[in-house]
Amino acid sequence: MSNIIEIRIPDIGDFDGVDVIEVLVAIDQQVAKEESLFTLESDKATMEIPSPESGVITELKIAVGDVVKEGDVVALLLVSAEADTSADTGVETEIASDVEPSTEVLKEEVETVVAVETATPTPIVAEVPKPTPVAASASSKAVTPAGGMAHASPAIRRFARELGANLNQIVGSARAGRITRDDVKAFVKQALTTAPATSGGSGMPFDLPPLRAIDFSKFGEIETQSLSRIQKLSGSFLARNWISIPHVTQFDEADITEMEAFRKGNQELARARGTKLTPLPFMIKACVAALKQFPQFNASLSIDGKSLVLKKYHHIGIAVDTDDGLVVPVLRNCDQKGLLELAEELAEVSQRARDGKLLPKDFQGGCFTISSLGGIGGTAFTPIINAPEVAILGVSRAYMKPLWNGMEFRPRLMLPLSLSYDHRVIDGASAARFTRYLAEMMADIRRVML
Ligand code: CAO
Repeated sequence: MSNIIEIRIPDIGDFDGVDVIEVLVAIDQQVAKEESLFTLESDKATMEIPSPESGVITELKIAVGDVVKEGDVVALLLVSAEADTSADTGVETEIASDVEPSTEVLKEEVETVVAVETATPTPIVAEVPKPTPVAASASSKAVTPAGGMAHASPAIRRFARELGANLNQIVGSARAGRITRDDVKAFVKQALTTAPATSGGSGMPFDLPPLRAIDFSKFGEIETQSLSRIQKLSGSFLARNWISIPHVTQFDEADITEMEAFRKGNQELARARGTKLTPLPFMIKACVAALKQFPQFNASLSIDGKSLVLKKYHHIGIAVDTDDGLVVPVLRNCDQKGLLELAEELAEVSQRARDGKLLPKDFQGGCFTISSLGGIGGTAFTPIINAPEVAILGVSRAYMKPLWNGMEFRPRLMLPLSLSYDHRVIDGASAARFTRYLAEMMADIRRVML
């Protein structure tokens, strides 16, 4: 005997309408009584709507982004006498806390599979338990709590607890810095990946003290601006890479006097093809030559940290500055392309990046990244490695410098190079050799063809 009941928004306090920020269940999913179904968020608090009974969700009436109020029907639930006793009915249930938090397990959502009766009895209204309030935010604006209580729903807190992850160390990617299930998974995956390298007592990255929330308005006037979606996403990846990879940066300079003469001499040719030849395609070719010469730079550390995966292809990521933040599209098979072709691709991909039109495949498969600030200025910087790559080249603005040639000082155009590398994979001597080789390639760009 089964019944379909309506799940309604219960009394949620003094709110006229609250945002649905998370749907925690799917149609045909078995849920237990009191299990959280939705997360709602007002400007003051986050709360979860629990299931009034155990059963199977047959219809979802709301989605993320909807606004709901007390009494709204949000889902239909098929309640059966048997649903309460899964062991008797052959319900297969895997529970997250029973499994080891291996990378494999984290790839899959914990699923509950139930054979659902097809009969559709008349809906009746169920009495829904009071919602569970979550962390109330200190301010009504979108501010990520920097310390104290991390911004996450009870389901996410439970999930993080089961996996042993400290929420205070996870950067939330959802609105107002809220931590999602995927944020927890990414954090735990990273911790598992870096565990071999960080073992030895430090307990990294789980035992860092959390930052404290500070009310800056106590000290003077402030304005709070939400980070863009790209900033939030790239911010958490940059923080992860910075904290989990032992970075060292090697500095050098390339004499690009001849290369620049050659570039300028071919600018007309580029213009005739409707493009512009900047120093970047030359750097890409020089990097490909150096990656071929030093294969451990064209590699990734295996997930267990015990071996190096060497790549036989040469896809180069290029950091592109957009209004919404930094993105790194990848130019493929740069070893097989000429300077003008690379210049055309670079112009096309950076335009798409600035128009927000990059596709997921544009970001995939990179071997090595170049971050060029040469068009802007600066003398050196320490770029953050774009994991799972093991090195990144930062390029600053070329400048004229008097160079001693054994007899006299000559004016030479020098290009500052800043190579950050993963010291687990690359030692300092190799990095110095790689950067020197790169500089030599650029000093006489014809050598890349040798
Ligand atoms: N030294 C001197 N001049 C340089 C130079 C260098 N190292 N690199 C480029 N230039 C010149 C170019 O020749 C061009 O000159 P003209 O205007 O006279 O033609 C000018 O600077 C502007 O170049 P550009 O930026 O349009 O083109 P690019 O090929 O050098 O770079 C791109 C393309 C997409 C990488 C760049 O526009 C960009 O977004 N850079 C920022 C990357 C970034 O933010 N990195 C930081 C990551 S860490 O937060």
